[in-house]
Amino acid sequence: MTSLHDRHINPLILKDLNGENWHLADYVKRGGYSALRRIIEEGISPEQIIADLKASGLRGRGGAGFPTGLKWSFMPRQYPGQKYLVCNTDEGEPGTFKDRDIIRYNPHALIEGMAIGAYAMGITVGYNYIHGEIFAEYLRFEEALEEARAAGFLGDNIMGSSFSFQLHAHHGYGAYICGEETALLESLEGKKGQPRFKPPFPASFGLYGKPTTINNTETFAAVPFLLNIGAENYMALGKPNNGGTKIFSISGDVERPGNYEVPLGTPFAKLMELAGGMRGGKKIKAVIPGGSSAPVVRGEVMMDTDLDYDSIAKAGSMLGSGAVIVMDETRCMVKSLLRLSYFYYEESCGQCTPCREGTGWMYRMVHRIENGKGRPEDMDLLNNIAFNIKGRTICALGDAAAMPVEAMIKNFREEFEYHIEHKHCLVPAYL
Ligand code: L3W
Ligand code: SF4
Repeated sequence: MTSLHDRHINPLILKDLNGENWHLADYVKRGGYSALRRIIEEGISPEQIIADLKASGLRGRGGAGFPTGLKWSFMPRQYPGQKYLVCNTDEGEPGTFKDRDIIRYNPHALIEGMAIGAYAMGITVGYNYIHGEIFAEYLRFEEALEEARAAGFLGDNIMGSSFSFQLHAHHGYGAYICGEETALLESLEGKKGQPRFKPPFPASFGLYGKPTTINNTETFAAVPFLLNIGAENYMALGKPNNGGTKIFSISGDVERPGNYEVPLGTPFAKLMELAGGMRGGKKIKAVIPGGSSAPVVRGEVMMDTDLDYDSIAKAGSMLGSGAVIVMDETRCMVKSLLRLSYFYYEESCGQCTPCREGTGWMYRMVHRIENGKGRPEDMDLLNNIAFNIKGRTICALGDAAAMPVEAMIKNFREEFEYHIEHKHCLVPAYL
């Protein structure tokens, strides 16, 4: 059996998992479904659950870091029609691979978290939208749903109470844009996955136009653990405004890429140590700390930074979804940006002109610089296009495409200038 639990510090969601003990019986042995049971048997009020979430400092783990308790409090308690709960497992950004591990190794944590959410917000129907490229995990989740229904943790009159919650899995098609919450809702409704204007937010106009709460997989999965250890203890694991643990998906030039659950505020240098350090003992050059839309940070700056929302923001980037991409001294920043620019160009849904046209322009300009056809004025032009995309689009994909361009030029300008002047790469490995 693979041991997966030696890579974490104070883990909650990924604790004691070995790759095979994902079944309901294993989860119950680890204390699973006890938070839901306590809530139902003791009749803990929805208001108390939401107050606990607020006190715990849990923030959305999908990228934006929005306070979860606050989001749950937006759901109108008295509403005459259907309300929905939706989980976003449409993990598709380069560098991200944590949510697939949650539904692969601990699917019942997500199911219990969603059931608690449904209880706290008075919702009877939920969906988990799963990224199209992870089919085995989708099947695993379906199996886990069957187990939970058979054991009475989902369905009508859960544990003999008056609380009922029907939860379904939905397998997407693999478009990155469907991870944007409103595009996800459109797709779930059977339409083309294109973002809607916000506001109105899903909290008031969501699935089928009804009040809907959407959270990321890791956010829901954290809820039962948080309630079991208590909101104050959860908060104390991390630091103020950055409560709890976070799963970091570390990839790139490290010895042991993978998912590591550590308290927020853990030094990045410690995460590097858990990941076995730089592969082949090479020097760290750059880090993208929060998924490909987060601005790149120079390696030496990142080595002095803690892994929490505020510290990473001070270092000029975002914690985002916690997908940490590490690049060593042999990596060409122009080539890296070329790959990222192509991703956003390819994944733009095409609804708004700045994003549809701008992502293509940025990709083609980086392509010509990489291929020795760049012009000195291209640097300013690239920055200008990025600037004119940001804040002028319907959804965050426009900003996500622009920010890596600006950050690469800001932090590694000399590499771009060298490419333009010498028509080849500054990095010896690429000569
Ligand atoms: C009601 C209000 N609800 C905000 C809700 C809103 C949403 C949440 C956060 O972008 C980021 C993006 C990517 N009344 C509300 C309200 N809400 N104000 O709060 O909203 P927002 O707009 O700040 O963010 P977003 O549109 O959800 C998400 C970044 O995440 N990202 C992407 C990661 C990609 C993955 C993946 O592939 N798995 O995670 C990484 O950094 O750039 O900035 O629910 O409705 N007044
Ligand atoms: Fe579509 Fe891009 Fe506009 Fe988002 S910003 S709605 S992905 S065109």
